[in-house]
Amino acid sequence: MGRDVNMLTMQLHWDIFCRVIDNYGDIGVCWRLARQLAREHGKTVRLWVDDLDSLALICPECAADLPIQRVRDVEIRRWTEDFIADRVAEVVVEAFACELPPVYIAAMAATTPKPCWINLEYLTAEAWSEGCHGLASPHPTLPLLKHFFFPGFSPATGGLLREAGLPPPVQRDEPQTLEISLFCYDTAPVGSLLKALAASQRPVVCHVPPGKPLASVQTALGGNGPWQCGSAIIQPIPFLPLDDYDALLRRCTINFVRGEDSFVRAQWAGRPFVWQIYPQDDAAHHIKLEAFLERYCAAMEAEIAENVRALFIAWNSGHDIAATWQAFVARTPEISRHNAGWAAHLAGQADLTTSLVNFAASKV
Ligand code: TRH
Repeated sequence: MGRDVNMLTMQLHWDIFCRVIDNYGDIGVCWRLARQLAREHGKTVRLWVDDLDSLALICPECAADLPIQRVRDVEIRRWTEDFIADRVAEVVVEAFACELPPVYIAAMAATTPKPCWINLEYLTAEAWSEGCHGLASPHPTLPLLKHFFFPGFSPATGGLLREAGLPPPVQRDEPQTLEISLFCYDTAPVGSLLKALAASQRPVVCHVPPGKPLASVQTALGGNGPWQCGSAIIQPIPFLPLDDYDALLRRCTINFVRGEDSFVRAQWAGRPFVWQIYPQDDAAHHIKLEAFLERYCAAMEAEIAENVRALFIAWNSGHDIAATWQAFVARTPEISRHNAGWAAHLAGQADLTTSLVNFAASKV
């Protein structure tokens, strides 16, 4: 018993559960969290994933056909329907309300002392998340508490994923060639972007990853590319390993990003970025977009803020971006400077993984 209490205090063992709903954000976030817990906090981490193909895409060291494997000090386990709860961790992270296996919940309830059960929520800049961060909800029938952990943009939230030693954005002279990365959903007005790029005065290279971005470009231009449109080269690229994708974001002049994880990475990269938020049926994403713009643009020069806001809204509403794009490109040096300050401001907060470790420790 004494040994159990010690183990709990150390909270050495972490189980992270991830169900891939669609796209790559769920696994992107969970993989970053898992490897950072192992590398920077010395935790023994098992990452349970129901779709190893998605993980193998962002992390090619992972073999999609292995039920158990060790990559970067993380034990990766395929999460199947016939789940067997061989042991319960001291900290259990349920990513994005993915619903733990009932046998695992039963095993948690039968364990003494109880593990710290955390639901890791989706990122939002909305103020209500600050009030909900850290709240606990009792299980309806079992002696268990589930805590809600909200990533976010203020110290009242759990912060953002940021590895130790991540370099601040590099300030550099504007390269003549406009290098762009295009990661978006199929609802983005990609055709209007391509028209604007074709009309660019500067040479353009636009990198297009497979999936929805490439499909949108193919719809607009026909064929399989690469395409030459005026002075713009539209270049299909393979889906990159996570760290290579991060490096691409640091290199490009402008990044189109989407969802949650690439959106956060674009902010650490510090280059001008255009965010497409994950669309929701009830249009709740427009409120979330507005909440982010409110924070991000607060210290921005008014005219640039107006332009950034207009471009983000057009990109997210499927409207023609021609009017706002040229102005945005013209102001990339100022936007880069603003973004460096924004990244420094965000880096002043504890990173999500450290917050999570401290939060779990405070619940012992
Ligand atoms: O893929 P996404 O649209 O994921 C979304 C969001 O997370 C959304 O909130 C969630 O509800 C939905 O999934 C289910 O966008 P996101 O979040 O940027 O995730 C993409 C991941 O893929 C990110 O970790 C970066 C990674 N990636 C690479 O590793 N290589 C690449 O070449 C590209 C384009 C992305």
